[in-house]
Amino acid sequence: MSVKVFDTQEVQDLLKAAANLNGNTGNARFQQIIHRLLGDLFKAIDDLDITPDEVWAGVNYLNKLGQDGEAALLAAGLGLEKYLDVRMDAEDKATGLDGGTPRTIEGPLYVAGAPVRDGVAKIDFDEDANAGPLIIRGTVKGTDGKPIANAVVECWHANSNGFYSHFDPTGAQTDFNLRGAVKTGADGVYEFRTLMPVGYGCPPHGATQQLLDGLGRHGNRPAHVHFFISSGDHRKLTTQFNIEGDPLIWDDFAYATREELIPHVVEKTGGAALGLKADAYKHIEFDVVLTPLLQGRDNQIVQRPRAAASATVEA
Ligand code: MBD
Ligand code: FE
Repeated sequence: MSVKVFDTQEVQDLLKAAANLNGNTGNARFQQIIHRLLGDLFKAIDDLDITPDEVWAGVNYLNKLGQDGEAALLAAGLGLEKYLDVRMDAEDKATGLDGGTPRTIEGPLYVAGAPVRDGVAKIDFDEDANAGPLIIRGTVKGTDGKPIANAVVECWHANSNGFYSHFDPTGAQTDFNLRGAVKTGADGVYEFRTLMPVGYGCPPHGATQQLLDGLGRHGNRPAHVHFFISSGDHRKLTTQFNIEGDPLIWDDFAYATREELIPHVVEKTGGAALGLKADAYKHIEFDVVLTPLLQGRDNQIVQRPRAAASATVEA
């Protein structure tokens, strides 16, 4: 039986009361958003005849999601984080800003506080028998093609198990393993000496994978490396590249892949002389183009809760 009650005065009054819409206290913006979101939920319950059992399954799911600490992971998996990028891309287009390296999602696994090195950083602090050496190198430039000095390039990625330090369920990694920050010199060049990552998979018993299972979706990402690139005179860029050849490149559960963010992986030798763990190593050249501030402002800074640690490793 399908009844329709959403448009009744009783329900519309209930919505307004619940959000304290037009109330004398509370935050007006917050009231507006809650009123809209709650209204959309009520309407969906009416339209799809969502049963009480289904509603309580959903409410209880939120408890599990919070217990597992996976709300931000689910946001990536449901395409919500990608959607924010789509909106920022459209905003850039509308303001005539183009020519920069494309953004892609930050994801939930950044840790602030990596020590900043000049020009080059070796960031594989922990042994990883199954990972071969990787050098990531590039030039940070402006849209005018000129190198940017004093840019800070931060990078973070997974180990050969697909786990990130600080979030590794095995507890195997030290604080800033496979996380680093490099400040460019006059040539704009940065370099990370690290190990080849493997793709991430959602915790198999977590709330995110549980939801994905219900949708018949996997919770895996191709191997990738995250970046923040900041410079005082340019907008901060949040991006990633994927490791060329990974079979999941166009099947990423978090929808972060972009054509321009799949640099070639080049096989090289001479790693021994560079202090790498093997003579044969992989090299990825990844130049980054930053876009200018907009009327002196960076409109793509995103505030969100982030993990932090303090560096205990000094070179
Ligand atoms: C990741 O490594 C990641 O980058 C995202 C977006 C989600 C989960 C794990
Ligand atoms: Fe990641």
